[in-house]
Amino acid sequence: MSLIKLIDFPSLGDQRGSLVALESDSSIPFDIKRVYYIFGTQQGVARGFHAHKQLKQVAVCIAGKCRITLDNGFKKEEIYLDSPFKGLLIGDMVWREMHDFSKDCVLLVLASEHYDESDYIRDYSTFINFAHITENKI
Ligand code: T46
Repeated sequence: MSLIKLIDFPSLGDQRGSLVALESDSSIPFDIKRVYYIFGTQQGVARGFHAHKQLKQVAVCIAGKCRITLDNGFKKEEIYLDSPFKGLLIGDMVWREMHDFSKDCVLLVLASEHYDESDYIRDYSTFINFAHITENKI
């Protein structure tokens, strides 16, 4: 199964311009508890480099583009996010990295939980161990 799960958001635009509406438990498959956005990322800078134990998120590039790599400890996939009409669902226990931000990139992220640093796994070998232990328990 692919790690890249894209959600299409309908356009509610008209002759005046564009509009996209995102709602908990419909276009976004969880209750939205937090919203943040990343912008003004310096050229050549990459972000992320962590996984979350529980958190689910949807990331939308509402301007510009960036490349996101996802890794579940067994395989890696990447995608360019470049459309305000497409959200990338990032589940729990997925290592994510964000690269190649365009100058104008605004990455909007909708999150299923409030901010909690203890939910982060920021060390790659710890993540790999966790992912492999979890897989072996199933
Ligand atoms: C993720 C990717 C896509 C807060 O205090 N509250 C928040 O809600 C967030 C998101 C961050 N922070 C603090 C924690 C750090 O001191 O802001 C600082 C920068 O966060 P971080 O280095 O984790 O940023 P990214 O861009 O590497 O990762 C972020 C999210 O943290 C993460 O959950 O999945 O974007």
